[in-house]
Amino acid sequence: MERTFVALKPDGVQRGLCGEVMKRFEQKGFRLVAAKFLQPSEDHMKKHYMDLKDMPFYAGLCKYMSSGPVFAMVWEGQGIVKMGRMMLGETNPADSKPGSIRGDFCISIGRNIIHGSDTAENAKMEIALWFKDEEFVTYTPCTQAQLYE
Ligand code: IDP
Ligand code: MG
Repeated sequence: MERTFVALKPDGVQRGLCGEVMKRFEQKGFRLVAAKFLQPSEDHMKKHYMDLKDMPFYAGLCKYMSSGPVFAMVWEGQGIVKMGRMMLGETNPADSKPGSIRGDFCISIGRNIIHGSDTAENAKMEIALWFKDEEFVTYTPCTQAQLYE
């Protein structure tokens, strides 16, 4: 089973979209394994977006991400990293198809409401940055046999 890190950014939380995003991951059949609501520090966001440190928007992005509430989650399921990114849409909401989260709920690239890991390797790093081992809940979902062959 694969895991991915998904987080509603401050704009997504303020716009009341946590439930909508959770609904979409739940109804797809993915399983929530960890979640927390927090205001991350700028330092934490600088680590999270380290690969973008040379981009002109890096400082503003990290400042913005630490300016308000973030709803951080870890979801699990077969092929979830790739599918999660498809569910999110493109980085620029203007290129995101209707039906995707960014395609349905936002307009500008700097306010694209949600983060999702782009590779399985980055997902592992991001999950380790945001969650401790004891913050994961282990359980057998009753839908398992209906979702997987
Ligand atoms: P992703 O979130 O789709 O993985 P990345 O390229 O990793 O996209 O960029 C991280 C975040 O940085 C984006 O979600 C967006 O909030 C912000 N960002 C990316 N490109 C721009 C830009 O050109 N201007 C402003 N913000 C940007
Ligand atoms: Mg990215």
